[in-house]
Amino acid sequence: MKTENILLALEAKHPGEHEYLQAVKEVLHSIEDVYNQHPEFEKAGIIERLVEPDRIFTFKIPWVDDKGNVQVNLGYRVQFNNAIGPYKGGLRFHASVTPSSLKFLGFEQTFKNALTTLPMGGGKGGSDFSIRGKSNAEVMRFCQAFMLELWRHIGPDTDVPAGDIGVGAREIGYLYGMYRKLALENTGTLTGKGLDYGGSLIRPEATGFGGLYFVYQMLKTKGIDIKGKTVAISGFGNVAWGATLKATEMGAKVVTISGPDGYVYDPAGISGEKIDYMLELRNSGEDIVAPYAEKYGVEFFPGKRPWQQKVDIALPCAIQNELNEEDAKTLIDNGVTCVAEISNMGCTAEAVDLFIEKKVLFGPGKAVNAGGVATSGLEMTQNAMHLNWTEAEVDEKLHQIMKSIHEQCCIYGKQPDGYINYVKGANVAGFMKVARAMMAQGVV
Ligand code: 2IT
Repeated sequence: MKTENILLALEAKHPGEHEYLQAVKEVLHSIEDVYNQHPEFEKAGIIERLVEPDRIFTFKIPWVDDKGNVQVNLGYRVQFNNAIGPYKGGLRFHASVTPSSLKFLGFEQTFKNALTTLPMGGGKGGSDFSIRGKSNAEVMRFCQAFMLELWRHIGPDTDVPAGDIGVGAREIGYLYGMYRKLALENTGTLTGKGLDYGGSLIRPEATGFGGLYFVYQMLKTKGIDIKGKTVAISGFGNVAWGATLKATEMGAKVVTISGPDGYVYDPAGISGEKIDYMLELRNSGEDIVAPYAEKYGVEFFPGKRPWQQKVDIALPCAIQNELNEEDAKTLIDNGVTCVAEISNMGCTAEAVDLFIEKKVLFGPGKAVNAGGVATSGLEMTQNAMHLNWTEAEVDEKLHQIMKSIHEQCCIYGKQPDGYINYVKGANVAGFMKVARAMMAQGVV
């Protein structure tokens, strides 16, 4: 078995890079059949070339904290694959950032971006810097020091970073300010920018909104209405916020959000000003959700994950591998209808296998959360055209893109019994586009 051999060689070459190997393994298993039907792919070494990033920049980021102490962090940009367009993908500032985690994210991004129908290659970057407990001035100095290295490697048609965990509107502003100064140009090389300097309407909401548009399509294949359904959401950052907003607007009831400290259960539903309060919580920089429980008099479960609640829909919106096999069992025992990853690789491989085995509607991150990067692509288009689209125009395009991603998943993922294996569908559709582009462009 060719793909199995490639995987073994990769494990030997990159021992201990668990997240990266997990992401590669899932894709290779999904594409095995189509790969065997295309001997020209094997001859051209498509998989061997696709699983390794084009290049990784690693740099040191020295900066001075408010007490005058020198701090040193590590920064990275993984330029994974630009066969179908400029490298595109977020920057993550989080203590868990390692080359392995960024390689997994860059690999996933390559397929995700291919699914969006827009011409974007895959990239990812970030730092082990954590914004937790940092002052605004410290965040600014860190962002400037980070960009002092990164700016050389990016550009509007080369590599276009955006936000991810720990990198929101504030950080993008500081990063972009320094980029603009160093590059002596203002062409919108970062996305997720503020509306006053080239940002796009709907970009902050896009990952969550797109996720719910995808969930809507998934439920539709079963004739299920989202109205009145209960939803468990993890996380409380930008992605969880957008997902809560749209789920509530669609008539569903979001009953949980979570943080590193535990989760809150709000049986009345998180709606109205409670959704606005999520932004306040995030901006406090403390990275805890317990204050929500105090403020609204609901139950807080310290150190626990929301998957223990009985819900119809589960939406991981925090970080990779945040839902494991045991959580999957609990959700299935409690009769869950649909699980969709809005975080990247939110579920462990064992959890994914179980959902598919039990024929639960399961949507993988690279399809479900692609609305974020797709709207970044729309921001790039607006910047290149030197104009701004209205909220309705951007939202309509986002809708169409999510519908198209869902269709692609159905084409490649529908099983003889009618069950849609979205993991296989997304992986094969994304792979075929990148593989065809690589084939056409020769061995480079
Ligand atoms: O994981 C992702 O798709 C993102 N963090 C968004 C990337 C982007 O370029 O908007």
